Formats: sequence, C-alpha cells, structure tokens
Amino acid sequence: MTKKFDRYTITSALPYANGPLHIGHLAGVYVPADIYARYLRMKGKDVIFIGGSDEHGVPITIKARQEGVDPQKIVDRYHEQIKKSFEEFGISFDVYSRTSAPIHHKTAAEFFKKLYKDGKFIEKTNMQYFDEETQHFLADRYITGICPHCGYDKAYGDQCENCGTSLSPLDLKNPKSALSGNVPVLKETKHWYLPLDQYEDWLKEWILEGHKNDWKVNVYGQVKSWIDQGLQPRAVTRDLDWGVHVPAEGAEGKVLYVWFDAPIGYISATKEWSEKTGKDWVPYWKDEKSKLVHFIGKDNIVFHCIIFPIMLHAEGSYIVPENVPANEFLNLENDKISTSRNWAVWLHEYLEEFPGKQDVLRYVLTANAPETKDNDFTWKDFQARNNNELLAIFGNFVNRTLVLTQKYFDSKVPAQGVLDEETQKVVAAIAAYPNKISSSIDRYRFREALGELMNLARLGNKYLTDQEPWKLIKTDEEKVKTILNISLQIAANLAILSEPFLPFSAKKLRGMLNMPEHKWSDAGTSTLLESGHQLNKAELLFERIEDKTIEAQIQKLMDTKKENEEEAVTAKPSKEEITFDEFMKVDIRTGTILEAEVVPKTKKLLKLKIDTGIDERTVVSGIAEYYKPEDIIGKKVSILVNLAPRKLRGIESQGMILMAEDADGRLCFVSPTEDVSDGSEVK
Ligand code: B3M
Ligand code: ZN
Repeated sequence: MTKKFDRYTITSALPYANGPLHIGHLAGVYVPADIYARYLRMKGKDVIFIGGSDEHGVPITIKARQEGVDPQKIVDRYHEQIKKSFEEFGISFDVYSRTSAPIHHKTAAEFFKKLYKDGKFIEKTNMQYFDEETQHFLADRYITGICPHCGYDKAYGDQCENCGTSLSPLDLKNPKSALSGNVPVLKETKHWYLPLDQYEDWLKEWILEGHKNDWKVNVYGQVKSWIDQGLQPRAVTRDLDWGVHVPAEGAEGKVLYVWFDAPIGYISATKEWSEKTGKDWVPYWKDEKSKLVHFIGKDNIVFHCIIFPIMLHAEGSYIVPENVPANEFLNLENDKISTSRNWAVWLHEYLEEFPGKQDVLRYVLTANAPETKDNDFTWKDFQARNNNELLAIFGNFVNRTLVLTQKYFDSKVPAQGVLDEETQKVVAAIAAYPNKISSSIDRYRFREALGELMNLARLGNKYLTDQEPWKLIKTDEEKVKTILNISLQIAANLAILSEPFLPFSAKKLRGMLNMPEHKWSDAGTSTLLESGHQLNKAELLFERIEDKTIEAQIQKLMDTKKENEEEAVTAKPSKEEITFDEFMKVDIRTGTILEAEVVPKTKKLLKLKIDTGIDERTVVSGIAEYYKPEDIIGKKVSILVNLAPRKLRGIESQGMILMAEDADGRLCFVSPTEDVSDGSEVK
C-alpha cells in the first residue's frame, strides 16, 4: 500500500565547491532529481527541491594550499560557477545555498550541541596520524593509503572511492600524508564520536525490514553489507581550521567533520528558503507526512543511508529519508571521469560548444543513466540519440504536424471529425501515457519513463506516416482535418509530459502550440487543443549534429589523453619565485654516507650517518624503497645542513639529503660529479 504524503522534501548531493561540474554530476544526481521535482510540481504537490555547495572538507583546503590562497577564495569561485551551470541546465532548485553561509554554521553547530547536550556522543582521546612537516593532523583526504578491503592504493582516510567502504585513517595500510608525502606519525588528540553501532537494531528495523521492497537493489545491498559487517563509532570532529567550529569544551582548533556538517546543509538551506519565502521550514523536516528523498551518487550511500539518518534519529525531532535512489557512476568513452586527469565533459564547456542544446544532454544522460550499474557516455551515442531519436522521431513528428497544419489550415487547429478504428486505437493509447510515465517516475526509473515518453512520440510519428494526409488532402480534406487534429493533440500531450525531462523543448513546443503550462492530469486527453485554436509558427525543436562536430569532441578527448601521457613525463611547474638573499639562507654541503640502516617498522625510512665535512650527523631519509643500506655506504651526497632538526619515528634528523624525484616518483641522489672534499659548499 503506497503511503500518502502532504509534501515532498527533495535533496540533491551538495557538490564540493572545488571544481566545475561535469556530465557525471548531471547523470548521477541532478537530472534525475530535477525530473522528479518537476513531475511532482506538475502533479500539484507541495515540493521543496534543495541544492547547495559543499564548501568545507579537505578537497577544498588541499586545492587552496595548491593555489596558495584562502579556502574561501576557492569556494567563492566555484560556488558561483556551479550555481550558474545548474541554472543553465534547468535544474529547478527552490533554493541553492552553501555551507560556508552563516545560517549553516549556526544550524550545524546547534545540531551538534543538541546531540552533545543529550549525551549522544562518545568523547575519546586517541592517537591520530600527524604530519610533522606541516604540523597537521591527517584525516579524510589529507591522508591516503591502501584500502584494507579492496587493496586500492589511493584510498582516503574517510572512504575508499574504489569500493565505497567508509574508513578511518588507522584502517589504511602504508598511510601517506597527502600534504607532504611523508609517512605520518601518531599523536594524541580528542574527538567526539557518533556511536553508529548503538543504532544497528534501529537501522535493521527501519531499512532492512522497512525498505527491503522499495529501495533500489544497489542501495539496499550496500547498506545491508555495512550493517552486516557491524558499524563502528565514527568521529564527527576534525583537527582542522576550515569548517564549522565545534561548540564544545576543549574543542579549540577543531571543526565538524565535513560529512557531519554537509548533510545538515540540506536543513540550513531549507531555513534559508523559509527566510526568503516566509514559509515554515519545520514541516518539511519534522512532519511524518513529509516525504524526504535524497538524490546522490553511490559513493555517498553510507552517509545518506546510515550516518545522516542516525544523526536525525538521535536528535529526535526529524524525519528520516523515505528513499535514497542513488545512481551508479557514469564513465566517459570507457574510462572513469576524472577531474585531475581532465577526463570529463565539463558543463560550462558543453554550453559553449553546444549552445541551446541543454535538453539534448539531459535526454542522453537520462536515456543512458547509470541507474542500476555504471554506464558509459560516448560522443557517438550522443550524436545517434540526438539524430535518430530526438530529431528523427520527436522533432520530425512535431514539425510535420505543424507544417502541414500551417500549409492546409493556416495554422489553425482543424476540426476533429468522426474517428475511424485506427484513430480510436491511437486515442486510447494516448490516454495511457500519463500513468505509464508516472508509474516509472514514482519508482525512480527515469530512463524507463523517458522511454515511454518517446513511445508517445513514436505513436504520433507512425500515425502521421501511416495516414499519409499529404496524399489524402486531394480527395478527403475532412479526414485530413481529423488526422492533423489528433496529431496536434499528441503534440500537446508531448508538450506536457516532456516538461520534467526536456524543460526547454517543452517550453518551445508550448510556444509553437500557443498553449499554457498544464497540470500532469491534463495530459492523456485528445481534446487539449480546441478546433480553431491559433497555432504559432513552426520552428525546429532539434537540429542534426554533424559528424565533424562529434569528431572534434572526440579529438579533444584524445588530445587530453595525450597530454596526460606526456604530463606523466614532464616536470611540475616551478614553485613561486624567491630572491637571491632568500636562497643564500640555504646551506647545502657535499658529504659522504658513513653508515646506513632501515628505521624499524617502516618501509621507507633509512637512518644515515653523514660526514658533512663540518661534523658527523644523523639524517633520516625516505629512500628505503629505492636503496638498500649496504649499497650506499661511502656514497657522495649533497646535504642541506641548516634545516631545523625534527623527530621522525623518534629519531632526531639533523638535515636533509637532496634527492631528485622524477615524474613517476622514483628518487635518485643529487651528488657531485667530481671528487670534492666533504663540506664543500653547493651554491
Ligand atoms: N560533497 C559530494 C561528493 O562526495 C559531497 C556530497 C555532500 S551531500 C551532503 O562528491
Ligand atoms: Zn576499497
């Protein structure tokens, strides 16, 4: 029995504001969410569709470090770009907010404080990875290593993007600081933990029992495997300075973990909307008669099906999601979309190269959506679907109907005469489409729903072709009137039913038919346009995409692939400029390695004894993966002798051996090429 709801709270994953949007974002999250929101509005439902930029978290601070700017500068840049891309693609948010907004900091801090006051957290002091060079604790994407579940060697401290497993930094094998590349040390720190394990029974009852029939198999399966593995308490605070400050005793220098604060961003965005509209935000998040649906990609399932629902449930006054129809990933030309490798179709670039063709991309990404498995976007398929489906079926049908009506009846809707058997069948078929499409959308099967919409266009195209009004016009004008009247009714139904999927084309078609916006329930009839109704001029809904256009896009990707291959062997760009005086502060000498041994329990570190010509000193160097101790005794090296000493794995290292690192990370000594005495100055 399907539940009845008074209102719908639709959220879509908040994209990190550290880069532009690409087709994977649209396919995975935002086009399906927009289809759902538009459809529900047309059904007359009370809907709030929530979006916003996720502006905290380590991906942003890492980018800020790379650019040598404040994180706020990064998020300001990309928040605007992302918001503009969503607007241009017709993603019809009721509110698009951002987590650096004061209202979010206030809402997230209050949420934490409620749980803190209600004693829902566990306070724990434990050892965490710390980068001695940068003086940072290493959490989330500040630390990488080998995933203990799948062996992926670039897993992050909070999640493995390869297998989706949520991790803690201490789970990683061979952990490495993403800031300095060093092997981190362990240092004591206090954090607050959400005891996920205490909610296992509740989750089993709510999801594994309550949603075993209506949640997508890929989502249900992932959630079940996490619960079956047993949940662990999870830290919800971090030793970072960019984020929502933790409102608790002894929390100086700590912020909320980004995945604790970001989902609360949905709530703060609703409050922002409430301030703007004067509507009450509370029922959308606290009334059991509200349907909360999270649209996300599969890498966000654990956060939206386990962690955030536990937060909402533990807080005590919120509803929990009715469904989380997560999509799988979209690949591009058989390769994973990758921001770092620039292997993507960026939305802002698409709009420059295909102006006015937002609906073509919406169509292709829905027709090819990775709803139950990863799927692939290819430019050839993009061209084929545009030319053979949108243009040849939908566009061709509409254009012939309008042109013939223009030609024979001066663009006025002709009278609908007696319906022959064939036409009665068509009228009956039209009536079934609104429910066919609804039934798919209601189950988050958007590519199936789009297929049904295209079947309606096929029905019209076939009817017109079979009836051949251009031949009949000479002998039976009355029959032609009926044929074109019915064809126009089909076109009017398409204008209504295509709106959630192809909002730009639906608007253009409504314009040509000179018809207002309609409710979903108006569709399915064959009397939408009255006889005599004045139509407007026929225009092309879709245009052919030529081979050369597609070849240019494929070439662009091939060039990117070549650049990636070349980049792998070219040097990194130079660091920022320094003055001669600044360089003169550096004191580099030639020296000789007298002794060498592996630092116990490490794979990368060697403890060296160096004759610097000034003295003999100990230096710890991360070269164990490339050199055996016995092979480098007596080796001439260059050593930075006036570097402040620092402790590495309990050993005081008094300087740094200069090593050259090539493009694929191999290290080699920078040694004098002639026999010079130890202590010779390198200038
Ligand atoms: N910022 C997007 C991602 O994981 C992440 C979603 C937050 S939704 C609250 O790519
Ligand atoms: Zn993994």
